[in-house]
Amino acid sequence: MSDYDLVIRNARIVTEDRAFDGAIGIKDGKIAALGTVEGDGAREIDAGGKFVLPGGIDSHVHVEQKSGMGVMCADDFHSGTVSAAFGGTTTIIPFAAQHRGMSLRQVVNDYHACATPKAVIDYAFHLIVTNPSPQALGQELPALIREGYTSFKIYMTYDAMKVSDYQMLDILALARRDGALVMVHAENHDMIAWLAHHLVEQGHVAPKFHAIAHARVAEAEATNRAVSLARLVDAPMLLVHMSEIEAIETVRQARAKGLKIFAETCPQYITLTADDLDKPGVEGAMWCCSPPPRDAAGQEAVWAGLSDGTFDVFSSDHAPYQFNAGGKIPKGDKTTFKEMANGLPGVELRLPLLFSEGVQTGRIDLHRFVQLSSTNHAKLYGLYPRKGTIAVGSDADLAIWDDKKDVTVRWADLHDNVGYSPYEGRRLTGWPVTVISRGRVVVENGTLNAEKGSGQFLKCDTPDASRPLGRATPEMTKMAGFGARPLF
Ligand code: DUC
Ligand code: ZN
Ligand code: ZN
Repeated sequence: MSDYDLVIRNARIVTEDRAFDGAIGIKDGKIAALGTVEGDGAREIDAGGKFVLPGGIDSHVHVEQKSGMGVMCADDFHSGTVSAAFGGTTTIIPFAAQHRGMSLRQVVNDYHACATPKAVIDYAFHLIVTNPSPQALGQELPALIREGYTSFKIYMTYDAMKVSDYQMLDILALARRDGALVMVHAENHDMIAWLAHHLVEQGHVAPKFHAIAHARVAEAEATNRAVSLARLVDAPMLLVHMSEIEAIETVRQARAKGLKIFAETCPQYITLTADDLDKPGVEGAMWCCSPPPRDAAGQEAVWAGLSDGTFDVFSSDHAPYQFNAGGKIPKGDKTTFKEMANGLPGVELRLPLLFSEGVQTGRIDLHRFVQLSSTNHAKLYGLYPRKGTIAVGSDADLAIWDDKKDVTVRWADLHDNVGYSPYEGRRLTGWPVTVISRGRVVVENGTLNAEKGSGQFLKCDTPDASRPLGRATPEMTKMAGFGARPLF
């Protein structure tokens, strides 16, 4: 009888604040020994000196969700979680999305019915709240928070989704009282609607005009307003998918004032620009997301925020739509930018993109990579220390990274159901070659080994907004001008 189910030896173990060479002993899905591991494992893996990092947590993904315009995501809980696992992610937090007229309880039940038989890695749920009725605010939300759904997203734009400032205050006040976290899509609805109307009226319907209608100032204004609303009721808030220079500065200043404002950004804002939407016909729809990719200066502002600690989490905002009439372009080549489905796939490439573009270039170091990709997600959403770290007692969710492996992105090699990748042809260095979820080796040698339905639902604790999140150390901040110290 072996001492452990699995032992990983010869590993360079990196957490948000430690880096050491050693071994990891795993029993019953948990880390049971760390550092020097005496005894043997029923299975032993020699990591060959490669980095072993906490499995990624992607806290912003859309799976089996209908958009506000009624378009179904291309990924279900099987393809979505398989794709996540191949990209080094061992936990996802998708949305259980309320559309107006639905009860939140029914929505949650429906998403569980989708996820339970299909997920191959663990998952929690955020709620999307579009109808903060007295019933939702008075009964459903307080009960759901107690049951482990402790974060909810609200929209300041989209006709079918947006809530008013008054409703935002109601939701924020409830979140403050019950210890939940409100996630905000911050774009000024009327600015976008007005610009879009006039662009279309003048015949400017191509995908590139999406990036013009979703003007930078629309994100800057809404971010400033959202932060002011949070300030009024002293509630914590997370700004999702941030892309814009002034908005990022607003977060920095709010933090300096002591406000509990948290921030997320995504791969598209460090790797793409609005020029990617400027393609013949409707092809640019493949790069259409909201907020849109900006420009080189915007990318540098996002990198500075990732490096200096302004951003807490780096999520994919995986919003997968195929490039056809059932997805991105409902009217085929007659689709105007107003009608295109908004969103990009990214759950599989989130971590390889950040590793290659961030760690390998020295913009961030590996500790910061671990915070942004895993640990801070667990802390923010009430999953820490079960998830998000490598420690005795934590779930054995791990990724073994080969930092020398060169990969040229081909959608055909990915595992989502989208049919294209916005990153096709990009060369990346560094890849999660072996992925372990609760002690199960789910990805190895490019092969999946996980049963449908083997992922488990995770109840989130109420996030403690006063818990110190991993932020850039003073040393990291000093190098905000890039050029991280080598880890070893
Ligand atoms: N917001 C998201 O979070 N994802 C896709 C599109 C959007 O508007
Ligand atoms: Zn959004
Ligand atoms: Zn999203």
